[in-house]
Amino acid sequence: MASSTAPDTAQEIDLANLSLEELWMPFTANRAFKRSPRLLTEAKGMYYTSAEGRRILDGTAGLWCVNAGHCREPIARAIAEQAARMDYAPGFQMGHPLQFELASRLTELMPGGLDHVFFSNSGSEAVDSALKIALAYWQAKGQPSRTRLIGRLRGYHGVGFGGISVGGIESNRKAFASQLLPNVDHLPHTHDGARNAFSRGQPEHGAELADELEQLVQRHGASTIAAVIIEPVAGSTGVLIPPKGYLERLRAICTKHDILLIFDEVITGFGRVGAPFAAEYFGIEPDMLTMAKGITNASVPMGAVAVRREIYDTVVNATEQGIEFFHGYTYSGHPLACAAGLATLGVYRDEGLFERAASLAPYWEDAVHSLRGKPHVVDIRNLGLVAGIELASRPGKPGARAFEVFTRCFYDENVLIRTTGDIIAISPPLIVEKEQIDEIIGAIGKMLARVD
Ligand code: PXG
Repeated sequence: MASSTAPDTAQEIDLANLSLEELWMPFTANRAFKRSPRLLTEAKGMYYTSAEGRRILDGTAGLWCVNAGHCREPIARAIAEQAARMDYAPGFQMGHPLQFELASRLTELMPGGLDHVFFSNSGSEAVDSALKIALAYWQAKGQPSRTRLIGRLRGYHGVGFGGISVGGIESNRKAFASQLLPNVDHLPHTHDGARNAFSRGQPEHGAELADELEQLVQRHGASTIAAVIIEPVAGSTGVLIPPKGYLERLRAICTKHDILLIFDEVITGFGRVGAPFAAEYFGIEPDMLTMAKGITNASVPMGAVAVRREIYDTVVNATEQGIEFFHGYTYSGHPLACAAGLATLGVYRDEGLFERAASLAPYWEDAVHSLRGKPHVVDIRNLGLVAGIELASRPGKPGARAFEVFTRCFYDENVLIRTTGDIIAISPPLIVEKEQIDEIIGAIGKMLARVD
């Protein structure tokens, strides 16, 4: 039990005596971290402050989520004001204006036809909600045999049982393999280093990989397939950009067979690719779109699913009276998240950050591709303000080389990057300046030369 002198605020915590043991950290090598912790204590704009007082340039927008930069005043103010005005309101059979306002503001940013929004608190919950909506839709539409869900290898859709089932990351699945969702298939991933290495933007080769969906339709029958879910650009598994023509083909096959196409835009949404959403960037209209992260600039957890009116109408009108969809979270549309979301959309709009990402993209592309020819680099991929730099692995030690670049960038260069396996992923806040892009790339280049 906490003693009466225990600290209640960040300012009161005595870092020298902070106990690290009790916390079980997510997706972290707990033992190694606790032996040599990397703690961040403050953030502003493009920079974190580390516990030792170093200023760290944020090359990853936190975890691909702080798109407008850290601790933006309008967002912080909106959260504080809302916390004082109304902290919480029940979301089941009750409502509050902010959530309706945010839903309509979001639909203005959505690609055509996505005009209804369901709120969750994270990307994982957004994905599980979308998969449930797909099943509910087909039931309501009188085609209950459409239950099969199709994901893609190297896809990341969060960590719910639904998300890891449609996801295609072996390490996230294997401990739970005995209890994953049944009737799930995976398309092949689109990464083709042999044909597409060092492509700038969309690679040339691989549109035909979408035809695998036709094979699955042949095998199972379209009348058994509910939905296909993909990230338009795969983020977590190393920034895999869709080949030219691939998304168009996937959309055409889904349309032909009446299969719902879900774009998971948790990373690609809110300006990351130089447009409000990747759907708009690529000119493809999905039937549902999941989002999170940049929706509140990561200031308060929130996720959402946007769906076509026909999906909403079908589910809602199928029930004569009473609750139509038995799903929702205590914190769906939480007032603080909605206040943060509205303020965040205001910052994106007022500062033209999506356009800014688009206009910086050519500079970013040249900068990241300047690393071609540096030691260990086997591929570089980019789009908008995101890039993946793939390194050759050390024999028998996958991930070790990139992780060393990450720790050295943090300690020696005061730059935060992110790695997945031996791929360095960078995705700065959209407020990044050209000099800061140079600094991030310079740090990576220097450390690549230093690691063996
Ligand atoms: N879908 C996609 C496409 C994601 O990238 C999620 C769902 C799950 O969101 P939540 O909010 O439940 O974590 C994600 C999350 C990384 C990294 O560095 C990526 C994510 C989260 C944390 C780290 O690769 N993506």
